[in-house]
Amino acid sequence: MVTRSLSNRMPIWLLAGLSMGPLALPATAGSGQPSPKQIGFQDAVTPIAEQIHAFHDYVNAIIVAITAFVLLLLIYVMWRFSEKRNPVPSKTTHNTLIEVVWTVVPVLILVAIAIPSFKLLYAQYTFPPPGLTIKAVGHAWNWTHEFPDQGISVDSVMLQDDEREAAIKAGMPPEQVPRNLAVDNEVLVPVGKVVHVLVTSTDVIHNWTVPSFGSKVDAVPGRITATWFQAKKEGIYFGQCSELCGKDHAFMPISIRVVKEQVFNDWAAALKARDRRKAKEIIRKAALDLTGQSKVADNRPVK
Ligand SMILES: [Cu+2]
Repeated sequence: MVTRSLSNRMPIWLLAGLSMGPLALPATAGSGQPSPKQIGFQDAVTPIAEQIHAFHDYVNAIIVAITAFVLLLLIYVMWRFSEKRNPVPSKTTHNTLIEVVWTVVPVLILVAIAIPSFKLLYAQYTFPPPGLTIKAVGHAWNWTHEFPDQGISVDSVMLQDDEREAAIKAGMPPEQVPRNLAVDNEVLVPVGKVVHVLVTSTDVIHNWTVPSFGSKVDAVPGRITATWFQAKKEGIYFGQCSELCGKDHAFMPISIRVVKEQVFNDWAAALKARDRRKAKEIIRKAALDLTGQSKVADNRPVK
């Protein structure tokens, strides 16, 4: 299990921690999937996801500081200007200095939030040259991932409980086939490669989301939207349709396995040759390799 370290942001978090109490405890985040009692994000494995987390922590610290300041001010005012201490209230209606301060300071705070926010937005929409392009097509209620350059296409349908048990019996590590997230055909991508994901839909609006990649984009019928990611760590990363699309909205997960380039090439070649059995075997071997690298894999038992 990977615990997101907050110690490198200590000065801000010290302040946040003092005011927020238990809420500011370091989150025990899941790697590629949610974990029990998790309160933070899932682990970031792409530069964009890392920036999103940093921006979230930064804005959170500002929110905590403002809330603490207002709270302290209120407590002070209640004490200092109570009827007992201040029997004759002042009739002041204007104070130029304080009015300038309470206008300028919020503007500065908003600017301090806007600058990193625009930087992040710019990074999300500046696509580096692709190493791989995937077309993700949402359907009610599953996803198809087409690899135009490799000439292959993968339909992924969520595993039912009995299928999940069968997958575990066939050798898949249980933590890599989480309930309501695991699919029958995983999508493989090479580690470290920039992957462009072109997203569309055949029926209603879905949304292609993988939290660990910091990717979230609507799948709109008749249109192509796009996102990109560059996974820096091998592993299996799950996402879900994140647009309320209908009755099985909750049951159309996305499962992306990040593997070495050679493994990806072998898998794509097997699919191209229509050798589904070999492709499955490559995935099973990648899954076991991942479990072997306990630093990379998330070995939580999944119930
Ligand atoms: Cu959907």
